[in-house]
Amino acid sequence: MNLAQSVMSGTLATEFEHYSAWRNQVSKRILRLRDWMNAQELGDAETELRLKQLLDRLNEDRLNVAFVAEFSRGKSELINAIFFSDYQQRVLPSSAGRTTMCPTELYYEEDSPPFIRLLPIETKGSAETVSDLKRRPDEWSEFPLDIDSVEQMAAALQRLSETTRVPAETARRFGLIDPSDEETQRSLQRSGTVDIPRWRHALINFPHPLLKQGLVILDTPGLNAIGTEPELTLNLLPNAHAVLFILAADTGVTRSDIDIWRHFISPLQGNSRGRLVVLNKIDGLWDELKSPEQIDAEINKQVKETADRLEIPVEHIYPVSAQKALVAKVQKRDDLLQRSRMPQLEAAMTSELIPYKQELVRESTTAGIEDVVVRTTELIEARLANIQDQIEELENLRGKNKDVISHMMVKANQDKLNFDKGLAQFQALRNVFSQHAQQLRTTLGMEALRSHVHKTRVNMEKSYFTKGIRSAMKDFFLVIRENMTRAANQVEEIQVMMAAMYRKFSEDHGLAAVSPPVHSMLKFHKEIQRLERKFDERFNTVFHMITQEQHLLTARFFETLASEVVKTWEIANRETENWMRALMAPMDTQVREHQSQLKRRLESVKRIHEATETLDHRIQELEASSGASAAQLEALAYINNQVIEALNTPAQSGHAYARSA
Ligand SMILES: Nc1nc2c(ncn2[C@@H]2O[C@H](COP(=O)(O)OP(=O)(O)OP(=O)(O)O)[C@@H](O)[C@H]2O)c(=O)[nH]1
Ligand SMILES: [Mg+2]
Repeated sequence: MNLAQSVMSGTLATEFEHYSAWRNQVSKRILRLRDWMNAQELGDAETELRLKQLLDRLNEDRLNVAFVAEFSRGKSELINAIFFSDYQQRVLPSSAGRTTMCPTELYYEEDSPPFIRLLPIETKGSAETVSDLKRRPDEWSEFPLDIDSVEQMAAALQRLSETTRVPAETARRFGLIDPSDEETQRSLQRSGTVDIPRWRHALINFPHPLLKQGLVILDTPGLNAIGTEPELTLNLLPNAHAVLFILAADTGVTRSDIDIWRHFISPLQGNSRGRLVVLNKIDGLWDELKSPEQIDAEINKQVKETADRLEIPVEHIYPVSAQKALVAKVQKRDDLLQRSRMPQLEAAMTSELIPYKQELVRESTTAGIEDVVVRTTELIEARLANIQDQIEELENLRGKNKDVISHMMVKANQDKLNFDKGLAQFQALRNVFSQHAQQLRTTLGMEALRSHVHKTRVNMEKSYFTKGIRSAMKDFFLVIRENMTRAANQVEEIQVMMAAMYRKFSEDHGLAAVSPPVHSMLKFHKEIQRLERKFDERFNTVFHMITQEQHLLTARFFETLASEVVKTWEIANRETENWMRALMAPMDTQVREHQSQLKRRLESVKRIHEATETLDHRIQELEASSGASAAQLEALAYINNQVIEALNTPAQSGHAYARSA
């Protein structure tokens, strides 16, 4: 391969390779992003799907180049010259008259061996589109391609030109009758039948290096064949990244060329990007009798006329000779190749096509990645904010709890101190109370009473005179009254003391303000007074001198009185004993209750203290995951930067291709 050839076939191929390498690099980095997100468990189903779509799109990324023209302008020849010269002969059939009968897609998918797949024209009778039918291989006729045998391949590809003769009605039904076509008219008049393409669409799977990298070439038939196929106008042409519109220098710009231009090419894009106009067959102007300058002038003149007709700048028109370029490449004739001006067209294709395509892929991939990254960043940021909130909340709680707990600790300890002090006071008071109680019991003691009764009885027995008996009895009641008064005073004292104690306890330890039970000796006092009055009445009416009999009676009378006094005394004792118990019982209960409350308080303080320890642990955990989230954000930003860096790396080696008319 000489230099010119390597430049010629090299530009597009090399740039395409660069572009593919760029895509691979972008893919790799996106894969890294996806793997990282999976490892971090950050991707939800939607993000996952989004990344998969991005990767699929990158992997399946195709570069569609369509060749559109009226029949016989040299589309197929141009494809052969640009892409298939290495096969040393025509791959696609190219001949005078209508050759390519159906839209033909050339691409490569490695899971199938090379083939040509043809969709019968009869499928036009059904409502299904070519896109629908592409998913149903059984509708297609498939023929293998032996890429090692040029003959076999050429023979197989000849099928692209096949026609079939059908009644006018059938052709009409398929929308394949062009009444303005003279040949059609003649044929119809002759036999009522007409030749129509045998195939509706062709798919060629071909292991060409550029096709392997995702290039898809679309060859089309002339106007009468493309006019009725919506697949072209609605799908294939709008999706092409570059459209080459081919005119021929020998025919000039005809009415049907203009029709195709206006209907299929002009509407495709607002700008001229990705759209090249080729003026083919300039070799027809290579008049041996003219100088190269004259020939160039002639070519330039035609280019200008073409530009005027199509209303585009002259720089957008590439005059070439596809046929001579093919010959030059096959025969490795650099001078002829330069004359064919094909290198300029290929350079233009390369510089138009690849950066444009890359820009499209870059834009959509960048947008898709940005979506995913923004989404994920927001997710992590929300998580982080949530964690921060939690930490703050717990910190606050911890701050509060610290205060609360130290306060509770201080208070609990203080309470315990107070209570211990109170308990000591309580015990002291209890002792004092016991002493008082003991004194009261002594005062009210039955033993003392009984000995008093006994002493009185003895004194009475010793007295044989009324006066002596009387004074003995008087003494008896005097002592009883005195004792009763003393007991009443002692009760009163205890009462006062206990009331003070109750008050103090309720103040110091928050005990319920219970009033101490009240006790009074008054009724016993009155009972004793009643008994004394009974005695007085008896002795006032009785005799001064006591007889034996009288003595006996008096003794009995005393016994009765004394037993009643003892009875009263017993009741007073019992009731006072009960009262004293009732006095202490609530105090004991409250102290016990207070003690268990203190215990509970201390336990709860301890529990809260433990909770504080858990709190610390939880905050530590949260801080760790906050750190992890922050690290995730950093990692995501880094990985995203890598993707962006890959996306923004220029794919092409940066030649500035001169466009020349
Ligand atoms: N002199 C000359 N003839 C060419 C050139 N390119 C193509 N031809 C001839 O023009 C005729 C038509 O070429 P094709 O490649 O079949 O044209 P096409 O546009 O594919 O035509 P259809 O497939 O019928 O739509 C063939 O005989 C080619 O040899 C060229 O650059 N110079
Ligand atoms: Mg053709």
